[in-house]
Amino acid sequence: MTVTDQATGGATQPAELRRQGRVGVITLNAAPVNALGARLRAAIRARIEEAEADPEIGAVVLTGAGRLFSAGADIAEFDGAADGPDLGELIDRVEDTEKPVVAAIHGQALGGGLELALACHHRLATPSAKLGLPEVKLGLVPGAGGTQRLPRLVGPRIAAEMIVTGKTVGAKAAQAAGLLDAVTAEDGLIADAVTFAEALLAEGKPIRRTRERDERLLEARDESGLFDAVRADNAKLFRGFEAPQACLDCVRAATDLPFAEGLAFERDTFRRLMRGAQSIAQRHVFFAEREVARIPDLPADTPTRPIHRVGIVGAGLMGGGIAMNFLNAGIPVTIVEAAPEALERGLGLIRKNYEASAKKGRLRPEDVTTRMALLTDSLDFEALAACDLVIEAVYENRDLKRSIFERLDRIAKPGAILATNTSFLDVDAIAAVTSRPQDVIGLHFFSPANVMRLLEVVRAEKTAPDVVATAMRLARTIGKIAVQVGVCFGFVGNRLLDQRQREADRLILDGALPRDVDRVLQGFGLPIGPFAMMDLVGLDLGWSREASKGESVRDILCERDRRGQKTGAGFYDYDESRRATPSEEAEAIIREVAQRRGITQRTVSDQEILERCLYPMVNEGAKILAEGKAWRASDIDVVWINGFGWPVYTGGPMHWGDAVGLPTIVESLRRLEAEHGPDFKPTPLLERLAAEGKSFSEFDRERSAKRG
Ligand code: T1G
Repeated sequence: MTVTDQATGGATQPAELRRQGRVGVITLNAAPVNALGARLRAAIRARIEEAEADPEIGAVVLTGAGRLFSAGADIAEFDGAADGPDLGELIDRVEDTEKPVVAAIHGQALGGGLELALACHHRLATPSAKLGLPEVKLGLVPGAGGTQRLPRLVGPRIAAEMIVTGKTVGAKAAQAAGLLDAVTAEDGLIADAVTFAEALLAEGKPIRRTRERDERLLEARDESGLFDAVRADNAKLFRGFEAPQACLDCVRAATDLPFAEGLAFERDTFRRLMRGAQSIAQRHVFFAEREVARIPDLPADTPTRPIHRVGIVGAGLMGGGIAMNFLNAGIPVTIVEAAPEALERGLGLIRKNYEASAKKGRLRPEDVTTRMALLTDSLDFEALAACDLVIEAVYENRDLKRSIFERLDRIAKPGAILATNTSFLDVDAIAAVTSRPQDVIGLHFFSPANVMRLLEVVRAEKTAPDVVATAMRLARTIGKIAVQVGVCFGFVGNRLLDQRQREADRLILDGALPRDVDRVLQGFGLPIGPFAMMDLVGLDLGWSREASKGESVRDILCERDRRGQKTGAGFYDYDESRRATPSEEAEAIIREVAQRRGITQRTVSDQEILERCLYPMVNEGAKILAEGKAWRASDIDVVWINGFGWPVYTGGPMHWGDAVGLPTIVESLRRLEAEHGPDFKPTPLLERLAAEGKSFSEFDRERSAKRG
């Protein structure tokens, strides 16, 4: 019978206290990640008080059940009224106990979980443990003393770097920095922690509280420029985000102010950010990126097919990148090509990518060897016969893809999944040429396929449920975030992109310069503007001189061999290091085309550029929802954040639309429709939500509730 049992009559508590000799072991037990929600906070406080009151207990070990110590505060609580003890006060309470408290960490100690451990008087961890304060990724600062205690243990420089980047550190590095007292045996955490606590009792030394340890702060007081250096080292993390600077300000407060004042500064900063639009958006994305895995009409226990070997048809840029995803996950790949030189080129590119990573220290040389050893290449389609999944990754030609699927249908083993990497073609039509449409699915990777996190899983009409489930599980295995989409031209990501590109092309004819459009959209937070992106990808993708009519700006640029960065000129001119400068020639071509079309050019405001490029994307998202081609508005957010770099601090196009206000968007679309035509016509669903004063997030919640 544990102490807790006696206290609660055996009811399962989210924190239990068991005595081992003179050491009381408190175990957090709130599945799945020991998130410090109200119930767990109250239980920890109760167990600490019981341990303090128990004369048999001289010291305490605090640890987590399950796979980790604690994932921190319960993020879901931030949007509602939090009850139960305040986390910061609970953590201060732990630090104030008169009996030594030793944190015993395995798995992860993150956010408030690490803050709880920082307030313990000692910390031990297993070799595989990871520790971090990732609040900045939620648009927050650590709000329970982390910015004040961590610098006192590891010094302000390491603390600032950890808190600004949100990166975790391993146990060994944590110990070296002063964050841990010891690293235990992987399977001896509790025993080692109890022994450590007993030794503390035997030594009888006074308790050392983190908040009283100022030596590391004093060392850094004369390290001028420390914070500017951390900011300079992580400059891109600051662009557009509020939280990184706030993190730096809090750590600086730890070096400049007494503990209590620094803690107050941190708490005020945390509360301000928590209520701010950026953190609300980033918390939305945190849950949205987990919600995408839930396919409403697919039970979570839907069986999946084992994938022991993957076949790739096509060793081009996409095929090679796709292959690397599986090789990285230790899954053998057979890659086939029609021509020897194409195969050689593809294999060379894969090896070159791995060697480049090894040169940067991201891969060990032996990893390159291991991964390349998993790769089999062949000019013979028959080599695919043993594969459990075959992914076609040839160029976007419908007839070619259909002929490949006819061959795969004859060659692939029964039960093999046949996937196409098409960006927009009709997967139903591709499935229809096979005798096994139930085994056919779309796996739309984004270039570079070995880098971009997004995978659109295109579910065709006859795709079997277990094939969808297998694709969603496999995506996680290869580190992708999979969004299930329906068959339509461009699926989800490219449908929204087409809306933006159409308007960008029109805006430059109306009088905006390419650099204006790019500046406005990059200023909004997108990583690259539409015209810089076209130059990067190549203006001649899908273009041919034979078919060119020489009428559009793109036609003329390509005809003049201004095909983008690869030719040193496109919408911009590029120097040898590919630095872009505005091009008088490109701007003259634009003026010439506008004149030919009878368009009187004018000054175009930044606001008009923003509304005409982004509002149609929100409108298209509503169309996609109404057509049932995406399960949730938040799925569309996940697509554009992970596939196109939509700024996470605005939550994605649909969350951003909610923040702008759907009535505002509908009103602007109606005005734009009157001025520029039916492409701006608001979708009925968008009009309905606006009229009812509802948001896309309410739309998602209502649909989720209806599905049960
Ligand atoms: N709060 C609430 N739910 C959480 C959670 C959290 N902190 N962490 C995870 N979950 C849920 C998640 O939504 C999912 O739910 C399930 O747990 C499994 O998560 C005051 C303010 C720990 C590395 O940012 O990084 O402390 O979908 O799918 O891939 O200063 O979860 O199953 O219903 O991600 O194995 C700071 C966030 C909080 C860590 C495990 N902490 N979590 O990854 O599982 S703010 C974080 C993670 C804070 C204080 C501040 C990961 C993980 P469902 P999962 P995983």
